[in-house]
Amino acid sequence: MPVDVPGLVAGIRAGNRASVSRAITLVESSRADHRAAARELLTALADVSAGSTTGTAVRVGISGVPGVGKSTFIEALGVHLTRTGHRVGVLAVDPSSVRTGGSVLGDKTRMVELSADPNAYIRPSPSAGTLGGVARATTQAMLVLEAAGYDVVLVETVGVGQSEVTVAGMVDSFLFLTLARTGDQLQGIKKGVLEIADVIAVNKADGDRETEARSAARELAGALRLVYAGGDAWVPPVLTCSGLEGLEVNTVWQRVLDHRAHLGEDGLRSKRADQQLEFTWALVRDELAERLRRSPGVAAIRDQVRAEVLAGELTAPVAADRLIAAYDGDDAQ
Ligand SMILES: Nc1nc2c(ncn2[C@@H]2O[C@H](COP(=O)(O)OP(=O)(O)O)[C@@H](O)[C@H]2O)c(=O)[nH]1
Ligand SMILES: [Mg+2]
Repeated sequence: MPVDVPGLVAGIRAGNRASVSRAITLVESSRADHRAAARELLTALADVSAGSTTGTAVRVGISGVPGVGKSTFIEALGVHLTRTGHRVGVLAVDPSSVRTGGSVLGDKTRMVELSADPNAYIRPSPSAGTLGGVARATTQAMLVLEAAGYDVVLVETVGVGQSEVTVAGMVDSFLFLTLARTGDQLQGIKKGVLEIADVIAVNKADGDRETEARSAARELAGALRLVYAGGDAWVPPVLTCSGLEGLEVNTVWQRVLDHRAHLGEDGLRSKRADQQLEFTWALVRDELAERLRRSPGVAAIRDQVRAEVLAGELTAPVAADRLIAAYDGDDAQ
């Protein structure tokens, strides 16, 4: 059955949840006809977000190792935001679900109140495809949510592999949650993360852990000041919070908004423009990878090339040339 794109657009603009769900399922689909319909849908929705920056949703990535408390934090933050009149969308990017097919993020069991909240929409990570594919789906899902009137979009991702960098490339601000582990604050945080984190919070600062969390935050803040010394760049503030107890969650959020304000209207516009350009190329790479997978020429020689490479009869560069030639040969047919 063909997708009723105008009907979907109308439903999304009206803020209809079922339409939002159907649209996100559509942008997650890898079927060729669905992808065409998704493009049509996004073009129709585009004028909502086109040209405006601060007029669209606040987009924030939230990362940290599994168990750091991301979902719990999002529950506390989300409920606070909907109580103060916001509409909150939560998306997840989880590379482990790409591998295992199981989605562990966007975990509704940790977001009991938020998942029942009419002003919140929670979507777990798509459970199939490459990280690039999941990122494409997430970026588009974000546009669907914005068109449906969600003014805050939170993207949860695990601090594993490329997922953080990918998510940082599609949000305005990036919040990194960590835990107090005295002595190895900086080791506990991968180097790359410091380059993309805009706000850092030592989570689970409650009960017995509170003192330890505070000293960990102080230590980390001191280290960051050294890293950033001399420049006028934004220095990521380091705070403590407890998602579980709801302590300082609002303070953390305020600092995220401060970071966004620091970017300013022009900064945000150019950041988003750069992200669009990067996204354009990501779409191209994604599409080319997909064509490679579907190529009849490649399919015809794949097994043989594989066998020859494994047997040591073919070197990798020669094998690659042969596959590329087979792919290029598709057009000639
Ligand atoms: N003490 C304490 N425990 C927390 C806090 N936040 C989460 N937890 C617990 O840590 C575990 C993992 O939380 P979850 O939100 O699923 O972490 P995620 O994997 O980062 O999404 C759960 O057992 C939570 O109850 C917190 O602020 N304080
Ligand atoms: Mg989680």
